[in-house]
Amino acid sequence: MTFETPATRRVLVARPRGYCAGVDRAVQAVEKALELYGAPVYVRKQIVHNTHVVRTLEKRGAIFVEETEEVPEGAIVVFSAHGVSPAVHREAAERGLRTIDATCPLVTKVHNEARRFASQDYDILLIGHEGHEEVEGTAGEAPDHIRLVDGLDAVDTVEVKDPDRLVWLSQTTLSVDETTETVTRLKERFPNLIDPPSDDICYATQNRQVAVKEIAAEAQLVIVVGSQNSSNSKRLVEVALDHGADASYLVDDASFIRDEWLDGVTTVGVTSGASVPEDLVDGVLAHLAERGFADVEEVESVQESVRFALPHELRKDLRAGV
Ligand code: 0CG
Ligand code: SF4
Repeated sequence: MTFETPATRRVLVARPRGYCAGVDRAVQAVEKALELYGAPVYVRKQIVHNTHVVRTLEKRGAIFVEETEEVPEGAIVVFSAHGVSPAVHREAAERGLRTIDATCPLVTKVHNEARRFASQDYDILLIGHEGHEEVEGTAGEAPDHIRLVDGLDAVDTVEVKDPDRLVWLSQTTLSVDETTETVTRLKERFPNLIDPPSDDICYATQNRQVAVKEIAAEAQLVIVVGSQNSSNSKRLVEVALDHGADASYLVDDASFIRDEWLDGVTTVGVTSGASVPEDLVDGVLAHLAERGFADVEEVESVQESVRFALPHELRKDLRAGV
């Protein structure tokens, strides 16, 4: 392997990166539930799409299940940050489960928009990835009104009831640029398509994309820390490649980094998805430092200060000192 001279090797770390307010709240919800009620606490689906977060919570006594039917009657179940459909709430109620809803408030906002437009008899073009939990939850709010648009190819084939009563909504964790392109194409086909009242792609997704663009312009390689099923993390790799990086990889942690990726590279960019704990980024920086990339500069593109209160079910019990 050929490394450049040490003086020329540097790392640019994007900021903002890592935990968003919705992930922080969801992870804390499971931690607080374990403290308050004791193990086990059941969690429907991965609380956030990160292998390390899930493993850490499992060690503390969380049990992750795919569906509420796997949860014993009367037990506590936390719903993940990605949200659930009304049908899941109903199933949980029927089984007498005690639920803690850790759906991110910004996902709930999209659910509310879906319900409102459906009640006004709009058809809703939901831009998002088929099979993603958030899309399943949002679509479940108004299954008869929502049509999924998964990528540009779907623009030409999606069918609607009335092209003059049509709105688009989206998953919160998409590529901003790709979504803009999809909407432009949709409007060519449906000129009366209306926009959502506010952005559905959330602040954290947008900011992490702005930040990675800045470092990708100067880095040959961009390492994105995140899990393979994390939509917002995967988008960061695509955005980095579109904005100047010669190569970009998504890694769960430093152990996935291959030495040959660093061949001939002088500037490495590092960022992480919204579901990624900072210690994993620290691990990547330590790994790079061992290979001569010790000069680390943080590049701040946007300041973030968003915080969300814990789910109300927990706040009530925390106040009561249960
Ligand atoms: O980016 P997605 O929606 O796949 O989720 P992840 O858990 O990685 O991060 C944000 C949330 C919730
Ligand atoms: Fe909420 Fe956005 Fe974070 Fe998803 S990525 S949990 S929508 S803040």
